[in-house]
Amino acid sequence: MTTTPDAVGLDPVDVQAAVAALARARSVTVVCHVQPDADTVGSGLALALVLHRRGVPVWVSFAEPAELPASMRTLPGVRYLVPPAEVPRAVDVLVAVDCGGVNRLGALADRIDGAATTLVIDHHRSNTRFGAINLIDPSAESTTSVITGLLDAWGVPIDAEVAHCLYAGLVTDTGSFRWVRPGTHRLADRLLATGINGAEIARALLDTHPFGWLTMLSRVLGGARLAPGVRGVGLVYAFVRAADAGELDSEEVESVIDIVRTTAEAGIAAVFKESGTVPGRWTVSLRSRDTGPGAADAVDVARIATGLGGGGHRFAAGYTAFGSPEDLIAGLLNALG
Ligand SMILES: [Mn+2]
Repeated sequence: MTTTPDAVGLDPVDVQAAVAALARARSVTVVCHVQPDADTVGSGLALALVLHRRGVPVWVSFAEPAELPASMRTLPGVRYLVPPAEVPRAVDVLVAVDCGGVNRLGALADRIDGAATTLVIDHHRSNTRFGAINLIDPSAESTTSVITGLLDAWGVPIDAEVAHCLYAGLVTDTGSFRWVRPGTHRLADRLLATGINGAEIARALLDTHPFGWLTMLSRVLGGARLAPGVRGVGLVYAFVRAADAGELDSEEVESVIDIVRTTAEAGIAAVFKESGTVPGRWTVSLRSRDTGPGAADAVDVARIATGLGGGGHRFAAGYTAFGSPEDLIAGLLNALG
């Protein structure tokens, strides 16, 4: 058996440092990443529930957008979420969850200076280790998996409320248990045994969309393009213009890549999403085929995204770019060589 760079697990020294920092903390801010997903929010709320029970004042926040996506509003612990303006300037410990780099904190990155200690908890391989303590496991399915390991080391029991938050990150970051490893289902089993309703959590997070999602999809997917020769595997891409997204939540737009990436004729998928507030600014989702013939030499999209100022995982990454749709596709094709 060969050792892959991904199979590193958690460093026990980092785990002990993280436990010590949280155990002695007298106040904690947890920062989730911008355009939050259920993994970052689930991680933040799980930590908030645990810290609050210990009598530690805790604030959870994310810089943008202004509102929590609708699918996550039933997560336990949402009462600990505060708008960025209410995040204190100074705390004992600032924890960044599921943030591969300081840029993922958005406007809340300025709170790092006021924290006595910064703890980074993440599973992105491209993590820049911007904390004083870095608890990074690139082999973990989700940041909530890393949090589970942290709570175990800390001796904190996982009850149904905490398990609900942890499961939220696990079920979404594994794509409903498609991207799994040995131990993934064991962790799911352990969380489900607390009495949480896995079907209900998955339905709320993954299988519920407003009607406008259907009409947005019809416009966006109708404009999808296939570039068969790119990198010898083919590229499929689509643009979500601000007008296509309309008033839809960002999570509805984020779901487009999961449809585009199913294209059989392409090993790489890209979705360009125009900002609703900054004209000409686009966030770009990249995916690389991780199974089937040729997967061993699949394109490392984390490398492509990092070269374009972003980051991510080998098979799922992203970056931000400016310009017209023509500029954007030219820039990506150039990076793909
Ligand atoms: Mn994650």
